[in-house]
Amino acid sequence: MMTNLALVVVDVQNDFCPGGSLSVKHGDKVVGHINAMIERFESEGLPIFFTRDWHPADHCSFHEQGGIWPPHCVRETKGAKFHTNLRVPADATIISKATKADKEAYSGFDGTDLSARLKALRVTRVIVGGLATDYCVKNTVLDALHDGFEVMILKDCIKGVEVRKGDSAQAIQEMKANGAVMIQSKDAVNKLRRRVTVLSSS
Ligand code: VGL
Ligand code: ZN
Repeated sequence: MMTNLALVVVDVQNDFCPGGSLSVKHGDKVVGHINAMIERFESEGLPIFFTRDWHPADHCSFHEQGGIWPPHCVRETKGAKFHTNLRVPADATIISKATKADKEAYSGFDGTDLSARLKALRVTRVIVGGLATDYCVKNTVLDALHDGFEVMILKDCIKGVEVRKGDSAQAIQEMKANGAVMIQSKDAVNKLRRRVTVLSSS
């Protein structure tokens, strides 16, 4: 019943957590809840995907190149590593994005094989959590919906950059308006444990 479900964990990397170069307020607070979800997916044998921002040192989004962000998630650096406490199973799939200097890619689907990989596994529904609500989570969710996946967002597993106050709230409205469903991770974990259909009916 659950076999068409996948978990997509977006950019839970050091640079987006407190102490990082593009830190999201309370970004690290999502880790515990996401780990619980990951454990549940592991128990069910369901596929788990981790996206990561994986920039070259001269990425176009960085200030020095005229971009809007401080340097962050430079590939192979500590800032680009997943948060130390994030549970990354050995058999999970890691999707690196925004890997080319001259192209920004907020969505995990942009310039990657994420959609093809999900479809190859016959996934039709994705559960999403991670950072940041107003950039990579938003764009990943909108692309997933556009590609025809049903999307559930873990409310307590997302945090925003909030360049402008209210950006996260607006992002959530936009994702919902496009068909995404919001759920608490605890409820999603319990439903999975009880093998109740998580989407559609919720
Ligand atoms: C992100 C800003 C710049 C994100 C990535 O992961 O949301 N935000 N690069
Ligand atoms: Zn970036």
